[in-house]
Amino acid sequence: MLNKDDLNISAKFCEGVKDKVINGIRLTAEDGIALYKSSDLISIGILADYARKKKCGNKAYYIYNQHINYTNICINQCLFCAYSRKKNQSEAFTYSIEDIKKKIYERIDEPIMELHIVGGLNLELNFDYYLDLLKTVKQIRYNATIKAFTAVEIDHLAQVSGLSIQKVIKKLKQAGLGMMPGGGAEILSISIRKKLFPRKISGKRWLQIIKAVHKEGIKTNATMLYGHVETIEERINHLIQLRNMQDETNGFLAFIPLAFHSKNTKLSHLPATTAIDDLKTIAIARLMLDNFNHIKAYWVMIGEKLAQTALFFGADDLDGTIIEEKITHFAGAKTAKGLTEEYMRNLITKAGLTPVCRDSFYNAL
Ligand code: V47
Ligand code: SF4
Repeated sequence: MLNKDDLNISAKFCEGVKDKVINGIRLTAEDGIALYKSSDLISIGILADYARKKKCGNKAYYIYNQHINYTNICINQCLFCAYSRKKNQSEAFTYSIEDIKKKIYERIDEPIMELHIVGGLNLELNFDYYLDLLKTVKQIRYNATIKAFTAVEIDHLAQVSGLSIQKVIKKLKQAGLGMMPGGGAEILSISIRKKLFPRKISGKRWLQIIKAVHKEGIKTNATMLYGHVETIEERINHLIQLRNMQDETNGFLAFIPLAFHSKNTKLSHLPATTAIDDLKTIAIARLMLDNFNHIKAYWVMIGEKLAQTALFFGADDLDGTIIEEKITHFAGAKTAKGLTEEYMRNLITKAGLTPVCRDSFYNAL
């Protein structure tokens, strides 16, 4: 464990933030904004590394997982999304339950511990399709956790089925849902949601649904889509809303900052995020989210090498092996579509940490 005297940070750095972090005092919105405005990346990193070590010691996690995106047909048409299609477009697809079975059997010899399943809002799929999907996957992969559907899909399913949110969650849980990914949060700002994705559920609704999901005993993650038109203040406000929710429910497992990729989207004029912004965002998330145990550096979005570097900036998890990622690759990601377990372990070991292959709930395997 790093001794607090080893934190070689100037006393003037972001007035008082160092003392607060060392003494476990919660940072304010003003502290978060000051950190973003500081150009002293190394000091931010040292503090975030200190906070990470206090929570996770020498461990850095990864998971052996498989992504399945069951449809790209979506009525929401968010401006930042390169993945979705309208139903009559040539690249539109929807997997049948048989297609999904095939996808799982294609990799049946691999030690997959988590299936990450999300898709668009396709009006042609009824609630039974989702229940069949979960039951089918669970039957084949009974040892793995199904991490499926965002709060956006849960809201859609309540509308399609006419059931309450609670009932939808209960039925999905009975069919095999183990936990939920953190997508759909995007940025919890009324004006940005109106501008960039007016058809998607509001931030308030996203939080309401997440609260209901946590209440039913299902853990979720939380994300933040950054690097488009949002301000630093909106990012910090997003983090504080997540922190408040975590105080109430303790239902979030991990936070994942998602770096915006603009290619093939309606926002293609926007530049990519920079390495500095990616590292700062991970570090500031670690410092602001004092009640989250895990911060993921999602290698698909920021690249394997920067994700490895992020292990010194507050991240303790590199996500998974994946193999077939669609959402970011449709938006121009140049990263691999999957990594081997050996490769992931090597990234962590070379960063001087101990690689831990985990299940969805951060139990070491
Ligand atoms: O909600 C969509 C984002 C999310 C783009 O919980 C984009 O473990 C960047 O939530 N550029 C889906 N991002 C992915 C997601 C996720 C990924 C990995 C792990 C977990 C987890 C969750 O991807 C969407 C949206 O915020 N997204 N388009 C884009 N062009
Ligand atoms: Fe649909 Fe999700 Fe893409 Fe928005 S981000 S258009 S909800 S698939």
